[in-house]
Amino acid sequence: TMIAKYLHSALEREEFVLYYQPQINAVTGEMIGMEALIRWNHPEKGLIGPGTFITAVEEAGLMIQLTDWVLREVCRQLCEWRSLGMPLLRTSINISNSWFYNRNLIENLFAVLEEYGLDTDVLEFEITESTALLEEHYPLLQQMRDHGIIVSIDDFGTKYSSLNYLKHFPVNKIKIDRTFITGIGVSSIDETIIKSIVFVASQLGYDLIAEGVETQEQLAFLLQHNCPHIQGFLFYPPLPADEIRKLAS
Ligand code: G
Ligand code: G
Ligand code: MN
Ligand code: NA
Repeated sequence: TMIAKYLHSALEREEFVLYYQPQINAVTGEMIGMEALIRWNHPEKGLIGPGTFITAVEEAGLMIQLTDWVLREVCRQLCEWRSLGMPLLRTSINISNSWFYNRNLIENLFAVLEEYGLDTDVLEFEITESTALLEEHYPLLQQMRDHGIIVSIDDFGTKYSSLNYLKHFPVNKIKIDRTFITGIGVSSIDETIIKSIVFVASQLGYDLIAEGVETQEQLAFLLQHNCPHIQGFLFYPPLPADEIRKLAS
């Protein structure tokens, strides 16, 4: 199709760019990590968000290629930041389950890390519940975990199988979905769900972060209920790489 052809040439011309959204420990004020979020810098239309092209990437069969590009670009960027004297901050990459069909995934992953002189603990992979993980992916996730890569569940609580995921997949971090955060101060159901997620995460020894935090009231609730790790517009939106550098220096 047309769109597939455009996406393919966009990859070849390196028209994609990554933005980075800081993740903050709201108790100490420290930046603890970032999420890499892709945009398409279209030659005529300008910056296009992933909502309008990620599905097309998937349908065009280009998701492996795109994710490989994101992985390499994140490693390149981290290496560049380090050379500028910035501390290395763990950076998360959104992955879709089609990436797991990349037969050289683990080899490629370690080759790229080695090329840029990075340890495995600088990376995190975010799995969305809607990516419908299959049991056959379990060994790959386990291998990543065994090597110190963080594997998180994105949009936690929004699909059918949240708790089942925790039971069956080797993940070690939960990202509380924005839809619950917007209910703080509005819906006691959302507040109860957040408290339950905090409890489950702490009992299972998982890392936890709240996404989409926009207000002081939301922040106060999260701090009061032991969820100090925050990602959201209250602190920072996704930022271009040079603004991250200014923040960190
Ligand atoms: O940045 P924005 O809020 O527009 O992102 C919308 C969605 O696009 C996010 O929920 C995220 O899951 C997805 N997304 C962003 N960057 C990537 C990426 O590099 N790979 C994949 N597969 N999805 C991404
Ligand atoms: O699905 P995923 O969690 O990967 O989506 C991340 C997206 O959420 C990013 O594209 C980012 O633009 C968006 N986002 C991040 N923080 C906030 C926030 O505080 N409010 C809203 N509405 N969106 C946010
Ligand atoms: Mn995400
Ligand atoms: Na999310």
